[in-house]
Amino acid sequence: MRKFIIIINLLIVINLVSCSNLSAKENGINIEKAWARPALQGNPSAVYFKIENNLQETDKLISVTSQVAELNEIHMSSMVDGTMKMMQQEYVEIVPNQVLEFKPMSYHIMLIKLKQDLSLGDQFEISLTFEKFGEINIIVEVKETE
Ligand SMILES: [Cu+2]
Repeated sequence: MRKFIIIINLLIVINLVSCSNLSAKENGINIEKAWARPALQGNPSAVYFKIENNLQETDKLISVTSQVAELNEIHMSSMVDGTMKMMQQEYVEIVPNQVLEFKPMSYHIMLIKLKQDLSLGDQFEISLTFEKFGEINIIVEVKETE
């Protein structure tokens, strides 16, 4: 019986260790303050957030998926000859210790052809894939501004 208890204790310790590994992984790339503009089904919307790279190396955001839109693209807005243009980005690079802000008139995730309405207060999940860090699922809140 005593042996049995020791084994159980050991299992708990092993679990604790693997949990702390998990949180160490979360400290690698952090996504904060994710929000999206409200929009109706069939229309586009955009997702914004802050990416913090606490890895020792440069990483790249390479793809995005979600259940709420038919297409999810990484975009950059910029002024070209006095007009605002959006360019699709193959990836976005984040150097170590950098906080990169996805925000209006800059980097954003373009949700194209929404499959559902996004109303104020709604929350939905998107999945971001980084070349080195892998996949991160985040909750996005629908609101007018950050
Ligand atoms: Cu866009």
